[in-house]
Amino acid sequence: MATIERVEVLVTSPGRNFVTLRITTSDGVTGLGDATLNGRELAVASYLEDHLAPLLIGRDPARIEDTWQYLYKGAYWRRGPVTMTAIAAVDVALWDIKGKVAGLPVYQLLGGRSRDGVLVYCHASGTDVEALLDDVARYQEQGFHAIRAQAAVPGLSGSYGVRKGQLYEPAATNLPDEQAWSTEAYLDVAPGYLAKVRERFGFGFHLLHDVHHRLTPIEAARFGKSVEELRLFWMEDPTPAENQEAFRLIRQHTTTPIATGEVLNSIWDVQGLITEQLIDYVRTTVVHAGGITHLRRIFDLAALYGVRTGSHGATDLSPVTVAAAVHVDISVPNFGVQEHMGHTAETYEVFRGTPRLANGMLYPSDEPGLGITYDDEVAARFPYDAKYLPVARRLDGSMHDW
Ligand code: CS2
Ligand code: MG
Repeated sequence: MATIERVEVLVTSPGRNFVTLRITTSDGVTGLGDATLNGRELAVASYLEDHLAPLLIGRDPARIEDTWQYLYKGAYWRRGPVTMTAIAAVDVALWDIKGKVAGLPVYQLLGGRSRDGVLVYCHASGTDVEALLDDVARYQEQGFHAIRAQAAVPGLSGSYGVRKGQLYEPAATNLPDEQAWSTEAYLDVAPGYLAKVRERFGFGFHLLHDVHHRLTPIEAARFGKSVEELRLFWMEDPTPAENQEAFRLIRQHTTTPIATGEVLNSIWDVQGLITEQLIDYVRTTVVHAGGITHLRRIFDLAALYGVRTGSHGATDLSPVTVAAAVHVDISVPNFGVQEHMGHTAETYEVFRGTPRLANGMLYPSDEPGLGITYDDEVAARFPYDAKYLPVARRLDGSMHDW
């Protein structure tokens, strides 16, 4: 029987920071897992290096479920983004190994394809409405069928979701950038610019919007009601996801579909939202919600209640997560949509073999395992570069949700 012989925590920063776990077995088979937690990367790197790696050496790599239970129950202190991201990295690396040993792509181990391709949504944004409309047009020309739209809020510094360079990268400063927020100013413009998108491009594509945790429950209800005739695919994170009662109130006022979950990391965090059908899409991810093993449990629970998947897939989730997510997305029966923002050219030099993107769909690799490789030599060219996510302060200076 092969055993786990080597556990490496690899940190690199090809345009942004990524933490990757590489497990090597006594048969020389390697597996990769993403362990990136934007703005808190080294906490997960240490959790893996100092606390989990010693427990993995000598274990049977084939025992994925037992390892998951061992690391989850064995910590005593449960859940949370750091713990569940570390466990996720181990889990995904072991699925990668299992696929390589079986000579099968991971999706074949998960029940095979339920669809030919994975519908993705991209991020259109603009510093004003015209710039947003131009960006939507650009993505439609590239063949995307689902597009998220975000525009700057006049008068506020650093609106959420407005790209500055080629890719939207919020963790861009050595200390948190303090951005001003005004709910009134946002509610004055957001429904309007979303309406302009529908006016210009019609209803022949999925239009999404990320509120990004910013509203109170009744404000979110008002926002949802105000955009009902725009038929959004979803309004995302209308309120901070940890207050699950909020979604009950929002539900009473609007039929605009709701997506949440990217900051949540276990089935217990989304259990009520799903079983009481307070949301329509669950956005938990392979990298932050305990890996493939746990994410499948969440998605299977969601399937029982007509809740579909809509996993987070921003630039701060590495190509290892993109690959693992597509293996899950292609196989689950209740797939909804997969977020995909892409990565820098340097990132694709470090991580090779990412899923193919064509006509607004992602297609998994048919290589055994995840189909991703990690180039140590290229990675060494990009040392860790600590960066923080912004914070938001209301106009009176008090803290708000960013
Ligand atoms: C956003 C993310 O993509 C999304 O839906 O919520 O851009 C999020 O702000 C970042 O992943 C935070 O690191
Ligand atoms: Mg989001």
